[in-house]
Parts: sequence; structure tokens; C-alpha cells
Amino acid sequence: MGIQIEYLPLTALDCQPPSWQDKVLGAVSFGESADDLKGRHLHGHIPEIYLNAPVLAGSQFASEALLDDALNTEISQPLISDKHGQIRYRLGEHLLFGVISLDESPELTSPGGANTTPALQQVTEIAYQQIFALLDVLGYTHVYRFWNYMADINGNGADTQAGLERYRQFNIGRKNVFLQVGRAQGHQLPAACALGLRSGPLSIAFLAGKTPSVAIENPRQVKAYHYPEQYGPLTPSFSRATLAQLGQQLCLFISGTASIVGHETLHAGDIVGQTNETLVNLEAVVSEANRIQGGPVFDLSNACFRVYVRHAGDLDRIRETLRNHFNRQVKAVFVQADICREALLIEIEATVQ
Ligand code: 3EB
Repeated sequence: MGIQIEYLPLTALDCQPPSWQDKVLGAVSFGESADDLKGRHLHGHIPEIYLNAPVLAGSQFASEALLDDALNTEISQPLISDKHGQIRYRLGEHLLFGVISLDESPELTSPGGANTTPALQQVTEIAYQQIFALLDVLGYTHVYRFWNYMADINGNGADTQAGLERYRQFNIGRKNVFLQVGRAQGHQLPAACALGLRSGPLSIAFLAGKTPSVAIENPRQVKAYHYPEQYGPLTPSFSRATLAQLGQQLCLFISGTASIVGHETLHAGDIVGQTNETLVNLEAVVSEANRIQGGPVFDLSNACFRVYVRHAGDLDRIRETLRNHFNRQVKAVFVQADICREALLIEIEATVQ
């Protein structure tokens, strides 16, 4: 078994046949306006997050659905959906997909109080505590992938005494919990991404399983959890990729990848330069996974990509750069989102199997 990723226009989610619904672990949906998205619902039992991020190519709205392939081939238990606290999740024999969205309610920060832990840090801690508690209870203790979305990721936190960039506030909350639950060591860290949206709650999606995955790093980049302090007081908790054995199928979940070499941002202001550097980094992660696996298992040109673009106007040059690199059409969805460093114009994540 493995995992299957499908890109669909949002409206198509509702009209898939029951046999399709039976296989869906969950979905991440992107659209222009969160309000427009609220009107529709994937069948209530399937976890889905709606992200206020315009889709730049293809239909106006898009969903990325994760399907559990086991159900194509084997006789197996039906997927089970449930809730736990604010988490909605769905699980099969090997995989669990879950989502949680938490508002940064103003009550969390006591104005003028001595304890001015930023609301974003607090909701990040609440979300991650809930997620790990659930996974421990259910026995899906190994997280392969986190997707993190928040409003105003590059905002300077001027509303808090800390005055820290919001991505850095998020990193503090995330790492605090990873430390609390004993998951902060490099080989334990999952693949991840962290993106900024125009508005909306902190929204986290995650994919976990019962068997450990192998954390992969990129020899061209400093490990994110070893970034120097100039990028924030607590480092980001993620590895560059995770290599997971899903039944018979090997799967590589590659983190959001950007134009960073060592720990520095390269090609500021140059979208073609950043896209090419990102591709070199993605290829380096795939090579590293193949080296560890002991053979050419993974080929980046077979991947499913999600491309986050800071400036919609860069789309054509990005697509052309991808075409030049792969010499063929690749499976990708392009969405507008803010990247976690101000100078980064693009971030690309990929799933390869
Ligand atoms: C980077 O390489 C770019 O904080 O979860 C990529 C993937 C990035 C994941 C995260 C951040 C995260 O540092 C940013």
C-alpha cells in the first residue's frame, strides 16, 4: 500500500463516488476567500482544512486529497473517522491524517500583564500538545509530515511585548512541545512546512503512522534544528524529508524547500535563481534518500509538488523554470502564500514514491 495524492477542483470533492470517499484520508483545500469555502463541505466525516490561499494555476479553488492506496488492492478495514479535542482525524491500518485549526483568541494575551506569551505561541503549544497526546493514545506515534499555516507569518509581533516575528513565535511554541514530549532529537523530526496566509486561524495538518520513518537531511543545508540564533531564539523542529515504509511502498515526504544554502537565503529578488536553487536542493534531498536506501528508489520527476509562491506575478517564470528542469510536465499545484523568511519568494514541497 501507499499513499495517493489527487488534485481536484474544490467542487469536485463533493461529487466523487462513495468508493472514492471510502479511500480518502483527508484533504487540504485552497481558495481565494475563507468565507466562500465555508459554504461547502466534503462529506462531514472526512477531515479537511480550508486555507485562505489563492490557487494560481488550474481552477479557482483546489483540493489536494490524500488517499489510502491499501484499499485499492487489499481486503482491509474501512477507514475510521473521529474527533479528539479540536482535532478531526481519519485512520486506516497504517496511516492517520488529522487536522486542527485554532484561533488566536485575544483572551490568550493579557494586555499589559507580565506574562505576555504571544497568542500564536500559545495556540501552537495547545495544538501540538493535543496532536501528540492523540497519537500516543491511538498508537500512531510516528509523524511523517506536518503542514503548518498561519496568518501574517512575517508580521513583527508588534502587538506583543516580545516583539518577535510571528514565525519565530511559532517556532518557540512548536519546539517547547517537541522538548516536553521527548521528540526534539534530529532523527525524530518529521518533514514539515510553515506558510503564511492572508487570514485565518493557525491550521495544522499531519500524517502519522505506526512504524518509524527515517529522517533525511540535505548535505547542502545546515539542519534546520541547528540554525544559528539569528533566525530566532528556538530553532525550527523539522527534518528535510522523511522516508517511510507504507506497507510494500516506500514513500519520501520532502519538506518545504527553498533557496537556502548553508543557512543563508540566496538569490534575493531573483525568482528564477531561487527556483533553480530550490530544485538543486530538492534533488539533493532525493539523492540523499537514495544513498541511504542504497539504490535509485526515488526520482524527483515522479513527485507530486505543492509550490508556494509569494508574488502571483512570478508564476509564469516559475513554471518555465520547472519545465526546463524536468523537460516534461510534472504534477503540481501552485498557491499564493507567504514564505517564512521575508527574502524567500518560493517554497516547494514534494511527495515521491
Ligand atoms: C527553510 O528551509 C525554509 O518551519 O516547518 C521549510 C520547511 C521552512 C519547514 C518549518 C520552514 C519549515 O528553513 C522554511
